Amino acid sequence: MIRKVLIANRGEIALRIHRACHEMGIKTVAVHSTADSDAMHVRLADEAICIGPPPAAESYLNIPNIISAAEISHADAIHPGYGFLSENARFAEIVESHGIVWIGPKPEHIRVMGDKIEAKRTAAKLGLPLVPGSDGPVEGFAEARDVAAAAGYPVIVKAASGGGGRGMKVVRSEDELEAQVSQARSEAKNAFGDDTVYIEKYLGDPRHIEFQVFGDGNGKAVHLGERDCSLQRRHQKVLEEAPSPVIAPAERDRMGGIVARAMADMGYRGAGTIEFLYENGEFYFIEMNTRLQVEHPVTEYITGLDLVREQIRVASGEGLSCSQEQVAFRGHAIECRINAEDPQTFAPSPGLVKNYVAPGGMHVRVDSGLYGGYRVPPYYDSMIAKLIVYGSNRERCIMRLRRALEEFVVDGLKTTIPLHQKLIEDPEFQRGEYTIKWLEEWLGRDDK
Ligand code: MV4
Repeated sequence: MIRKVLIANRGEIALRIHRACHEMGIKTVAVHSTADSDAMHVRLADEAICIGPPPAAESYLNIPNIISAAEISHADAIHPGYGFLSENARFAEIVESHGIVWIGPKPEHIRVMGDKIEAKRTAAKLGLPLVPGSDGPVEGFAEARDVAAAAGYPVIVKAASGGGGRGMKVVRSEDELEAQVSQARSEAKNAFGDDTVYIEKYLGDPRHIEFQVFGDGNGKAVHLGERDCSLQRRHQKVLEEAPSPVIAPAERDRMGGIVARAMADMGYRGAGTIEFLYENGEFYFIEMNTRLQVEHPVTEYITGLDLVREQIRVASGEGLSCSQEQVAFRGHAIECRINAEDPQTFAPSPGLVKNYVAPGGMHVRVDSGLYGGYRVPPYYDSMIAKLIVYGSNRERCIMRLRRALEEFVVDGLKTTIPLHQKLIEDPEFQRGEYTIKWLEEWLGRDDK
């Protein structure tokens, strides 16, 4: 039985995990850097332990200090949140080897999915559709040329240890290929210490659609539908929604069935996200994330499930709270990521929050550790709040989102609230007509 959970994270997700724990009667331990002593979740947690100075490498990534904090506080389990150590297979093993419950996937599955080539091999074996390309690493130039010719130009060169868009190169024709492969290799070596690369056919204008999955670790798994995360700037998601405006119920059931079967077959445990590119009515697997994601609340709204609660249930061996037949999708949800940034230049804007008023009312949720008088530290990610809104359909959801954004007051800092207010008035956004390239093009418009 899990009686006390150590939360190995910070910010809104640490608060989100704390709330789920307290609703389940579970005590919490916050671990924090010296920069986060005044954080909301640190105040609310049953215990708080300082694990180091502001740089994440010395605090939120400091494995010995986190394990020591768990031992000192007699925590039964560790929840890693997202980012930081959440997809570190070695950390998951260390946690388990100390007799502490890891609230996350099996370490072997974290490791496999962390290697993008192994992830694709695994996905192919499990029957997921892939982007055409190399079956594994591309070794020499002759091989690269053959693979690219077979896939057809343009192609994209990706780092096996990459993800999140780092170290990718688009190649338009064979005469650029050798230079771009070497470039991708050296960037990958620099960023990840691994120069393994692979090649895929480049999809010109897809949407980014991801399926939420959950496994019990014993051969049962469900899918919780998809999220459309196409609205991104420099590989940072800006606004996410569920369901996708372009996926019909029959398509959701078909693709969801395939991903749930795949997770059941691999014996996957806990929360996962299967990322696809979607173009001309076809899904192409690109990556799998073995963690809870930032945008999980939109799925919570349309399914009525608490995903952190499900994670804790699965980790404690209780299994999933529902079968696939019991999962129903209802209405529409949108999440706006609110960053402490200049809404025009995106320059970070940390500092003291003066007046703070979060929106409320029916079907409006704000996940944030902000309060008036709080100082946003400059050392971490600039996301300071998530506004998640639900409506019976997409149009009503947007109307409610407009109202909620109007109410939101964060004085003292620049935030991306005005950007969201503009974005949701765009007719193309309102029609759901956007792809992964759309937002950056829209940001460049003079008449937006
Ligand atoms: C691609 C692609 C086009 N074709 N793969 C970017 C992040 C990484 N997870 C995969 N990415 C892409 N892979 C093929 N074969 C275009 C992207 C991509 C992208 C994907 C999702 C959301 C936003 C994106 C922005 C630029 C490029």
